Amino acid sequence: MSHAGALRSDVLLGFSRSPRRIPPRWFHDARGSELSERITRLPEYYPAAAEREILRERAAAIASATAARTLVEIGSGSSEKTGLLIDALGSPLTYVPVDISESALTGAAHALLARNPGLTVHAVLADFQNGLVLPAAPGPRLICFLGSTVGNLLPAERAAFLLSVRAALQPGDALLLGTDLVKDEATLMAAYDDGQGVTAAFNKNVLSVINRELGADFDPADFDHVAHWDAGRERIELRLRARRAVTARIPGAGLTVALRSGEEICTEVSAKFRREGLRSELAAAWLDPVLMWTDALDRYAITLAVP
Ligand code: AVJ
Repeated sequence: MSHAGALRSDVLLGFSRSPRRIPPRWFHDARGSELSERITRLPEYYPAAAEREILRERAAAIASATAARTLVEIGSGSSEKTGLLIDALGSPLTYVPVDISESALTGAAHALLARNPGLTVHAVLADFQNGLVLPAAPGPRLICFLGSTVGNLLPAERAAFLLSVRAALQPGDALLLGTDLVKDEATLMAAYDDGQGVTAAFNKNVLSVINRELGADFDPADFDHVAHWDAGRERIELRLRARRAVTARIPGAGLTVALRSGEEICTEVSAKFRREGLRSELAAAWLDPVLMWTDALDRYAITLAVP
């Protein structure tokens, strides 16, 4: 399905159910990718710092445990932290970034090639949720899924995704999974409702994407950014709350939506994990978590799992 076709069906499905929702993959146009980069540099957004800390300390251990000759990075974004793994793995190395943002892919590939002239880069423009089809590349292969992006999948999507990763792994290959951990509510909320309003701009950007791609007439100023901690499901939910009654036309989806004042659109869930839960989710996908590291403050985990 084309990009616009996929957005149209997501909008049709997501806006005709209650509560309304739009899947987070539409955050990632060029501006959305730039805003998510800025989020990773916010003082409140600890997951990025915690993940970087673990990678800095454990890159050598990851390299020797895997001896990977190919590094696949799913949802690669700007591939900033990947440099640590690339350096530790040494050469020869094939790097396979997989992302739905073309601007993020080309930017990352160029930056990494400039720093590592010996690197072979095979970029894949794809949505990892449509199944994982990887180019032929030398083994052992290490598939990285960092940034706690796995937490943006709903539980059933997560299970399907882990099974598709498992299916792509051959003996000797491994998965490196970054996951944010359950912690106190104040720390979590601050990370998703930062003082500079970068996360709010990121959240509202999805409306601009719908406006541009489907000719809709949402005014982002009609919405408030809301971060909500669902303590039962242990996940943060990002929502856009209508500040007044809003009627928006979405011609590209053949739809007019009427939102009540205060009505919310769910734009993203970000699950937080516990070690036991992680282990059992991996085991359910026939993956064996052989090593798990956390940062000094126990905020974030990186798990190495093998088939
Ligand atoms: C990097 C996509 C996992 O859920 O923490 C950050 C996205 N959304 N702030 C996350 C995000 C709002 C982020 N991921």
